[in-house]
Amino acid sequence: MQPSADIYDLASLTELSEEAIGKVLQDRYNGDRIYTLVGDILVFLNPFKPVNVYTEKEFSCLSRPDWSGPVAVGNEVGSSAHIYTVGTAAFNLVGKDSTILISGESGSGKTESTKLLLQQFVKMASSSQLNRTRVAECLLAANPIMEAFGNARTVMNHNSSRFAKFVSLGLQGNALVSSEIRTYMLEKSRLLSATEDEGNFHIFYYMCLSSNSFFKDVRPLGPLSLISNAETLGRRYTDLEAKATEVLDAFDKLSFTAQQKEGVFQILSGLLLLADVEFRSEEQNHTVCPSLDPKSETTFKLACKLLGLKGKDSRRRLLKTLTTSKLKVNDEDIYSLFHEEKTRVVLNGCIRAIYTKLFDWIIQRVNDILASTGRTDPGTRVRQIGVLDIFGFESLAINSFEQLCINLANEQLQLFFTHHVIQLEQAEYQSEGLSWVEIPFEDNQVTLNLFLERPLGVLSLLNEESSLASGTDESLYNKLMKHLVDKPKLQISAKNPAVFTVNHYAGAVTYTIPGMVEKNRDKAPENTMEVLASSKLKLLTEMINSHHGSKAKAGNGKQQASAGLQLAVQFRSSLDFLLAKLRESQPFFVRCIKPNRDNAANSFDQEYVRRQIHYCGIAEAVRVRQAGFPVRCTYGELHLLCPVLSFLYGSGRLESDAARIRAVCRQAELPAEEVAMGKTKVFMGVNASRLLAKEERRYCGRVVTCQKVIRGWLQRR
Ligand code: AD9
Ligand code: MG
Repeated sequence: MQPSADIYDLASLTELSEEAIGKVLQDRYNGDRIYTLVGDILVFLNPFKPVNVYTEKEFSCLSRPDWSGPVAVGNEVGSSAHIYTVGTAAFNLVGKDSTILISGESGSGKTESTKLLLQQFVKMASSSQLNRTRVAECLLAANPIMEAFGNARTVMNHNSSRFAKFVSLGLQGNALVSSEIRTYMLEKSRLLSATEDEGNFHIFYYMCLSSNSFFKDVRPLGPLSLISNAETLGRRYTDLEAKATEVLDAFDKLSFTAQQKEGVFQILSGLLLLADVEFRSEEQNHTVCPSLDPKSETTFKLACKLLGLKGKDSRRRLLKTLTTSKLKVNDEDIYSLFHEEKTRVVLNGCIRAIYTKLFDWIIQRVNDILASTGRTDPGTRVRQIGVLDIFGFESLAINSFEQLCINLANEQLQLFFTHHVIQLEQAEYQSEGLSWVEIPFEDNQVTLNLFLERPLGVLSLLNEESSLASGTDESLYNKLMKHLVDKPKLQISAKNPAVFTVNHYAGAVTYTIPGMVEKNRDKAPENTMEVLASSKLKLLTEMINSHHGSKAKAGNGKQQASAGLQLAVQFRSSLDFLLAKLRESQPFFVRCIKPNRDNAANSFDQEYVRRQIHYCGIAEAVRVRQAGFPVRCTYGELHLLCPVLSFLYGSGRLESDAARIRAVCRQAELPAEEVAMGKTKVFMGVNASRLLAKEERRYCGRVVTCQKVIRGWLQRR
């Protein structure tokens, strides 16, 4: 019997339980075999230690420009259980765009897999060109910047992506001619919620703890509340100096000017200081109102200076927007004073808005550079490869609006996976006229409907409440109770108005309602932003004005414009964009699995892995693939795959393609139950495809020997 560690394709398993699959994965994990296939789906087990499988040897062996993936090589499938194989199949796909969808729990290895793929693409593209293209250089340089500004330490992962990204590459032939990065849903709430366990975005620690002279010159002096955990967390950054320098180098590689680079860090310093400004309540004309705490005067002054608000007057204007609200009534400005608490809310909103604008501006700038360096030949079609790296499913002690969006995105992609792997598989057999037994599978459409139905889904109700001036968390709860209480997959109780629980495909998550409506409103304090837009710092005004520009495009009426700002609305349209992309391209799936909760090497938690096998749909995929035929190709393609056999046994004498292929299969003595002839395609089991490839090689060898004999004979003559 084959040792289970040698089972590289789970589709060849005889026992199909999740336990049996888990056992094989564990045996493979123990032997550092971190990649396993389920047909053409790749399963990755995060080793949490360096494993020597990304060397030049693996690259050159698995990144062949003439290779279309595991199906075509048949006999070499064993060694092709590798991320490079997926990359190669996507890179070499002709006639269609391809998208690689990487999913899995937080810390399971999605971002690292994305990096490996991008490096592979760049290398594959550059090996076909004399010079490495500028697009490739910029694309690789963008990564450290994105990670510094968008990743953070969390309890799940020390380098957790707090945003989702879709990186697309344009290829003409094998040349990399363009690239674009789209980012979604940066978790801006993290800026003001860093704790001992959960860090702020890496860039703040790089900037404030690095001994690099550039940072020493730009950073404010501590202690700083945004990174109050710097002392403990800082120690856990083992590679801080290298990372900090890498970010600065990356800005240079991407041709950011010195002024832009300084501007970026000047804004960050300004934000760090702004977060430390304290207010106090004082009585003026019998009203308690907030004013700047005298202890914070210097901090405020410096923060304003860094943000380009020079002079007393600008400072006073900014302070006014932080402590009062302005309403226009009959063309007249009416001011009313905030409570101290509200002042903090406005200030925090402003910090979050500026950081998000800064992040978006950097990504936009990178895209501008990528666009300006790309060179496309107008006469040739540009093939796109997309890689999607989204934040993993999250179930934390407290789950808020951010987790709701993250989990909904994962839920949607799960449906796409199930749909693609299972339903399409079944549909294809049917349309090809093969007899097929229905395989029951779990469909999460009901959960998605719970969120996405209009007008009475969770998202629509949340948007409705956020767009009403009177909308509150309490009114949201009441609406959820009224309209969704009986819905499947949702538990909401009259006893506890603070939470509701959703049974996601990956487990039940309890969401906290307080804070949701406001977070979804995501209102950048208009008046404060208006003052900041008059900054003398060109970069800041550029960022803020682009914000106003995009807002103007969001809708026509007042209602629409405010709805356009809601995070859930933006999130939904991003999700629709991604799904449209996925549907129009050939998807490739990489399922990442985390072997233990502690991010430890050499530790395999069976139950934890079994749960992931379940919710990743791996067991179902194994069942479908095994019950079916993992290898398939059109009759024409099969001729190409085994040209010698085809020529010797299938040509000329026989009329139809199917008859020719039947003759070839007979000749190769393929087991009858492993081959099925559809209307347009041949379907094969893994064994049959291997036998066919072996037979082809044997005949190929004979042909080569014949050629040598003939050549020798001709030379002797
Ligand atoms: V999250 O949803 O963004 O929180 P990811 O992206 O799934 O998460 P990430 O790629 O960041 O996880 O990987 C987490 C850690 O696993 C890395 O920092 C590495 O320490 C470890 N890892 C990931 N892939 C590999 C690998 N191929 N080899 C060795 C790896 N270690
Ligand atoms: Mg990640």
